[in-house]
Amino acid sequence: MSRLDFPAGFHWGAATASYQIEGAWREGNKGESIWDRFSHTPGRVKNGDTGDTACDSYHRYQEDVALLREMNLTSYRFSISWPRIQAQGRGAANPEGIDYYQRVTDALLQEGIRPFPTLYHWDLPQALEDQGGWPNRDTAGRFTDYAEILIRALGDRIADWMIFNEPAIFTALGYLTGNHAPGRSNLDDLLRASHTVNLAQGQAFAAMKATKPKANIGTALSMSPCEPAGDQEADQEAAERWHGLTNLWYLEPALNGRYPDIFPNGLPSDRMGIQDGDMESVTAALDFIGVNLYTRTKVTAQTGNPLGIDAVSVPVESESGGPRTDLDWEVWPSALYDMLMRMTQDYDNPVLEVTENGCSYADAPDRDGVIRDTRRIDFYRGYIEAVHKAIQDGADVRGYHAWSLLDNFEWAEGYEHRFGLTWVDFKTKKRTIKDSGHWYAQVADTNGLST
Ligand code: IFM
Repeated sequence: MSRLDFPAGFHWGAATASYQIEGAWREGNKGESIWDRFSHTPGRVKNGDTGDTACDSYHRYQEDVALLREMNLTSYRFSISWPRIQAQGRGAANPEGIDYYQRVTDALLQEGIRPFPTLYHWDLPQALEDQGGWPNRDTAGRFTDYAEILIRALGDRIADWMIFNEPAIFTALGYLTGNHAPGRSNLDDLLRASHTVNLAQGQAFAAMKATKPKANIGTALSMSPCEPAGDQEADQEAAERWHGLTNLWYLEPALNGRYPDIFPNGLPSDRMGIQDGDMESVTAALDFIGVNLYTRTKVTAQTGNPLGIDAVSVPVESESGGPRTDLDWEVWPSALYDMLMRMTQDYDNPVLEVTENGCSYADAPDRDGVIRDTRRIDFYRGYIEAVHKAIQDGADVRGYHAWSLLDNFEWAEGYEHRFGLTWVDFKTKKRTIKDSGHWYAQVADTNGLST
């Protein structure tokens, strides 16, 4: 047996998001979000599930902090619900919303756990969607006001922040495929939304830094290394274009003031609504890059992509691939190593945080009440080993966050898919730490693992 030790001070954490865990959708003067509206629309979410009560963390956040403590974790990545802070997405801050997140933060600090919030994990105030949502450029200004409210109200006790969670996902699924809120399917909406989100990221970053220059601010991006499906040069080029589209679309504008060069016929700037001066406004010298990673992606050259980039992702052949989780995502730990190293090489050794990594397995309590989710332990072992290898090879990774602390509302999949280190009985809201949670507690306690 050998030991894999992590650097002193490495953060072991877990992640959640407001709509997925809080419930209390109409309490504390909270406004309606696009996910409230979407999940209340018949046919949108499996089994008609909603986040109305979810894990009830709005009332049970102290239990959740106790779980984090029991797992020896030192970082909690949660998100702030915009409509709890501004019911209509504009105007003065709602004191009850601020008070709730102050209480959550103080409970974490009391246990020596780093509060690590994301400003936006997909629950846009419905009132802003009614005015055009992310495709409306004005939403960038509203978001910047919201970011400023938060850093003024919580910046005395929170040092580390993420602006967005997975902008490539919420824009594509919300505005192009339509299977996430707000459920629109229009390529122009997606193009405009993506630019507004980049503007919002740049402007919010600037406003937050103007208020708290020492705040540590990054963003959490969905990432997956793009591998050519075949050995043709065209497939390699297609894989690079897909990488630009899916991994870099919200990073290149921030760090280098440009969109990835992936369009054979040039950037569709007019359709994106790019105006003079915008490419300065989108820049943000992010203090760290948050990497949310679950699997790898295979890409081949093919026309027919709606964006005209002549690339499509193809499923991994099951004979040559890894095992599958319940969501049919391939388990491929070296994907995490590859992406951490790619960021290290391409962005001059930036500070990295693994902001999400995890798996859906339905393993339920046995008769004795124990949840023997050994496949989840195997999953985490593989990916955590990959992080260790990346650190050994020079990547500056400061923390790792399991998705998720709790089983929770898995968006359009409802409650069918369970990602938690903790089992949640959705009827009683009772929490039970799974075997994987106990295993992870040991990793955190010893700052490493035996192989
Ligand atoms: O549950 C989601 C989370 O909200 C964003 N990243 C992926 C997770 C699993 O699908």
